[in-house]
Amino acid sequence: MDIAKEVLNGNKRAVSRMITLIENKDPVAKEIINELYPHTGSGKIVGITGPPGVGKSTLVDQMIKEWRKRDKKIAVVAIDPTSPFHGGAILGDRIRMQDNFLDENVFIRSMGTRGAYGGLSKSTGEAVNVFDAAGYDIILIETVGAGQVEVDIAKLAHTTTVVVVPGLGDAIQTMKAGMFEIPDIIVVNKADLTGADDAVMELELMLAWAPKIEWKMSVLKTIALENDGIEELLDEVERHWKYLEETGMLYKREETRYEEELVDLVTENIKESVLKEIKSNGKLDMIVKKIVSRKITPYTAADEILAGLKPNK
Ligand SMILES: Nc1nc2c(ncn2[C@@H]2O[C@H](COP(=O)(O)OP(=O)(O)O)[C@@H](O)[C@H]2O)c(=O)[nH]1
Ligand SMILES: [Mg+2]
Repeated sequence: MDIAKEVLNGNKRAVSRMITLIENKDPVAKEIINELYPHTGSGKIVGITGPPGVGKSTLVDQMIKEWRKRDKKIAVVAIDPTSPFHGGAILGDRIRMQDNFLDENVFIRSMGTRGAYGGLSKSTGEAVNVFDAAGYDIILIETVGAGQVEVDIAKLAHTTTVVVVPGLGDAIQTMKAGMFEIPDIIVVNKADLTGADDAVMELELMLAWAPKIEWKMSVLKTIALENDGIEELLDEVERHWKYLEETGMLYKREETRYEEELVDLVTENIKESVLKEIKSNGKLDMIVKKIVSRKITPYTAADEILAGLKPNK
């Protein structure tokens, strides 16, 4: 199968195989991504993040259904460090997901991978591009919000939704700790529980102190279990896209994303080639011995290694 061609045709099996190649870090993936890249750039990336158990998966499930009604093709990447690799645990265990799984225009995949530095892995960005090239209008990424992952998802996504629940001091603490950069939309889910209005009010008060930006962030209430507030949430996400397009911020977001990805790639390439060089000829061993016997300091050794590198080509 010509995977690149089939992905461009929207063939689900090809998309699935491509994601597996990416997860396995198969060198072929890189070549295919090169072929796909010119065909990306039209999909909208939506991050859904927040603490475990707030109802992100339930919400995603409803958002898929609602966007299907609006005739959108949707891909979902669920990233959960606590879930097994092909973790049905995140999405698949719930019967109602079945409809979405069977829908030709919905693709759901969980990826258990996390980046080397505790953030999102590079594979996520690559998977997003595959879905984009395959013609998915919307690419939803569900992540458990935790430090670096949240920051990374905000850099990758066009629109980031942070989900909280009533009475969860944590979320409010997070916002207080200056995490205003992350959400474009805040959702208070489980609004059927007491304290939902208080949570909305508190968050809105806090937003009043947020650094002034053009986009006026909203705090929405949803009851994901009852499909309540989902249409309003989608309207808000779409309003955000319109804002991004009209203000040129869409371009800015992409710049942020690709600057990040490029720096990661270059860092990774340098690391690999340096290690290859110093490991292959026994140089590393020799230098370590010199350091241990105090003939050279670690800093000097590192400088010398870098200075001695031959540029590629
Ligand atoms: N009461 C209530 N429970 C909800 C709501 N949405 C989700 N839940 C429940 O919260 C639990 C965690 O949901 P899940 O979607 O797996 O959360 P996630 O860990 O954030 O993905 C499940 O038992 C859901 O049925 C809601 O709006 N109200
Ligand atoms: Mg979940």
